[in-house]
Amino acid sequence: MYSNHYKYVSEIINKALEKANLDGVLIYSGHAQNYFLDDMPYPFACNPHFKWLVPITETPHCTIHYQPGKKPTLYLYQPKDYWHSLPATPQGEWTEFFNIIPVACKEEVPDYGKLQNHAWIGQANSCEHDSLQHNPKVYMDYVHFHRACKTDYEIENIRQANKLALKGHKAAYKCFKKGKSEFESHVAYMKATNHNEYQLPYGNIIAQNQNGAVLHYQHMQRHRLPKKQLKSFLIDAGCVVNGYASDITRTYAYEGGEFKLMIKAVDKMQRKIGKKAIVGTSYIDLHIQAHMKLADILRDFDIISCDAQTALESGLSNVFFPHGLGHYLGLQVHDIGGRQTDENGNTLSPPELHPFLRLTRTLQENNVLTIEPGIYFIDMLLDDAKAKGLGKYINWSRVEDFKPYGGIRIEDNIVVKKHKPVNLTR
Ligand SMILES: [Mn+2]
Repeated sequence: MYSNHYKYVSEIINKALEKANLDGVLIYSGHAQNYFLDDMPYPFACNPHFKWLVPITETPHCTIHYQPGKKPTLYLYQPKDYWHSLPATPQGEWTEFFNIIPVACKEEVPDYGKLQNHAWIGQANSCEHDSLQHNPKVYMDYVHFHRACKTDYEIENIRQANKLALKGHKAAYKCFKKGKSEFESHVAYMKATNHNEYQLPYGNIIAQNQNGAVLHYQHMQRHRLPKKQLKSFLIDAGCVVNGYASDITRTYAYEGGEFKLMIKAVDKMQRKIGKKAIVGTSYIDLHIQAHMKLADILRDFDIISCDAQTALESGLSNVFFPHGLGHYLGLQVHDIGGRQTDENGNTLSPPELHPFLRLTRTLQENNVLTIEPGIYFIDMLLDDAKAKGLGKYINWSRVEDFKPYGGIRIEDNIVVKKHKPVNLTR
C-alpha cells in the first residue's frame, strides 16, 4: 500500500515544485519548544508534511531532502545522548523508498544553505538559511489542496486508528456504567488504546452529566458521583496510527428515558447524513441539512415550537447546535485545506450564520471527514437566545428537563465515495 501512496505523494510534490519553480524541498520533522523561562519542552508534534511521507512521528530534528526524479534522503536524527533513548531503526515497506542517513549531531547534517533553488517546509524559525524559501505559498497551497484526497494507505491507517479508539471507547463506557469518575474512564481509555497523553491526537473529552454541554470540556472530575445522580456520558476521543488520527464521539444515557430516545434520534440522523457524503456534494449543504434535521428532533421533543426552516433562518438551531458538522481528518485532527476551493489557494468562507464550519469544500473521492452533529443545552447560548427575542420559540420547562444531561454528540469518520461512502467507525 505504501508504494502507491508514495507514488501519489511524489506526483503532488513534483507538481508543487514545478508550480513554485523549485528544484527541491527540505521537509523538517520539527522540534519541541520550551516553556517560557524554562528548560522543559511542550510536547513534540511532527510536521504533517513530514509524516505524510514517512511514518516517523516522534523523532524531532529529522529532515527529508526531496528532489524530483531522485531517491529522497532522510536525515534521521539519532544523537549520541545518554539522556534519552534512541529511536528504533526504521522498518517497513517505506524504508525502501529513502536513503536513510543517521545523523548524530549538527555537524553531520549537510549544509542545506548550499542547495540551489530549494524550499524549507517547517515550523516558524526552524529554517537557518536565508537562501531557502520558507514554506512558499504556491507549494503549500498546491499540497494542502491535494492532501485532502487520501490514498489507500492513509485510509487504512485511519481505519486502524478507528478500531483502536473504539476499544478505548468501550473501556471508558464500562467505567461510566460502573459508576466510576470521568478521570477513571480516561485512564481506562489510555490503557485500552496503549496511548500516552502525548500520543493522543487531541485531549480526550470525557464528560458526565451537564459537563457534556461544554464543547471542549477539558477537566476530568476525579470524584465519583453517586449512582443515582448519573445521567449521561459523552466521550470524544481518538487514536493515532502511523501519524493518522481518528476522531470519534459517542453519547450514552445512564438509564432509559427521553434523553436516551433523543440520543437514538440524533444517531439515526447522523447515519443518514453520513451516507450523503458523496462526490460532488457541498459540505455546506450537508451542514445545513443537519441543522434542519436537528431542528425537527428538537420540535419532536417539544423543545422548540417553530418549524425547521424558521429555526434555521432565525439562528435558533445554532443555539442547540453551535459548531460545524465536521472537518477533514488525516495527519491532523482538523486536517488542513477544508476551506480551500482550488490548488491555487482560493478559499470559500462558511455562511455568515455558521462561522465555525471548518469544511466548506465540494467533496471529492477519498476525502476523509467527520460527521458530528449534536444537541446541547448551554446556558450562555440559551441566555443569548432569550436576549435576541428567540425565547418565544423555546419551551423553557423542557429545556430545564434536559439541562442536567448536558448534550449529545455523535461523530463518525467517513470516506467520501462516488455512490456509497465508507464509514470507518461503524
Ligand atoms: Mn471532530
